[in-house]
Amino acid sequence: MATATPQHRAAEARADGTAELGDAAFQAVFDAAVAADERIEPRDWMPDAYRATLVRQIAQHAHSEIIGMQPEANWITRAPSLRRKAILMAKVQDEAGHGLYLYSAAETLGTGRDELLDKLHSGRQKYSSIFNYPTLTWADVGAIGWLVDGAAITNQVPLCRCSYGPYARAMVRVCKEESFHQRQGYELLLALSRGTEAQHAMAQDAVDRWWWPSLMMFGPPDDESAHSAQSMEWKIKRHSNDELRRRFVDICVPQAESLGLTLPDPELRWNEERGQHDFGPIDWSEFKAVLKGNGPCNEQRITQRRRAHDEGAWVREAAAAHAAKHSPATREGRAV
Ligand code: FAQ
Repeated sequence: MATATPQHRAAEARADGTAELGDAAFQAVFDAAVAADERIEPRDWMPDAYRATLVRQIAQHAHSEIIGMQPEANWITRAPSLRRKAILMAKVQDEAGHGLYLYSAAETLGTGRDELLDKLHSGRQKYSSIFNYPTLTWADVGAIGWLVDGAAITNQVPLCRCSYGPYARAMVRVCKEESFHQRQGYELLLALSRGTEAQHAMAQDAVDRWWWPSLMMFGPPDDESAHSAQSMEWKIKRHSNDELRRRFVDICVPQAESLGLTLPDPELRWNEERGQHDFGPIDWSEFKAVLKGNGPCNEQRITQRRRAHDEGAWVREAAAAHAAKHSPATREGRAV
């Protein structure tokens, strides 16, 4: 049997009149739970702003997973072998699954999937900047796996310790799958890098194009990050955007060396004093332009997403009709 959290016990005490608890008391129980690293669960009291921040972040995350299917799916029909095709299909399918866990996590906060998809389709909610770049060659599939999934893991492993239970638990499985995705990207790039001169050049070109946008995935620099301070206080985020970005650079440098590829940053070097790599300036004007809708593929991605949603209407209707037909109420009616 699940143990009731302190939050839940407080809510029950108020409901059955054994305690006169106002919102200040609930806030105190919530604060104590966060301070003690306990999980906040769907039935627990939570501040409205905490709920709104979670819905914003989880929705953006879910949207990223399903929009993120597009750049790679672009290569399924052109994968160079059956093995590569099977791997890529499985990966793209995994991303759809991640979207589903995340929309379900948002549902536990009282926000339905229809509402969130509507916000995505009407441009009222964001998805990750990274998916507004084109996949021009087969090597881009490798670069996405290595760099984009690699950045996603760096950001998401700490989210397994997020204070909101359903989001944290969804992240555990997502991270395991992302880890497979990252390795398949690395392995693909390694094969190209060790291949012909043309294949090596293709791999290098892909890394040149995906490196900087991957660093932008971590969000704006800390001094411009609107939500970081509060999200870290609530233990939704465990590390700042810049901290995770630096960690990612440190992870990638030796991996690029093993791959025999160069990261496109002449200022990248080990800083003995800090025990981390220094790297060159990020072009934040590009990031801002992509967020405003002016990236190379924003228009294409959202148009394709809206079309897929419209074309899938019959599937949703059929699934709802099937569920209604097999619901206990319908079965009982039939029995009578
Ligand atoms: N793109 O105050 P902050 C993946 C927005 S999943 C677009 O720093 P926060 C798997 C931010 O929303 C990739 N917008 O925000 C995969 C906010 O706007 P708002 C997605 C961005 O929330 C692989 C504003 O800027 N992962 O790749 C971006 O504290 C391969 C101010 O920023 C997640 O979503 C951006 N890069 O920190 C799938 C992880 N960065 O809402 C397919 C969960 C910031 O005020 C294929 N999310 N913004 O209008 C997070 O960890 C955080 O939300 C951050 C941003 C770190 C992304």
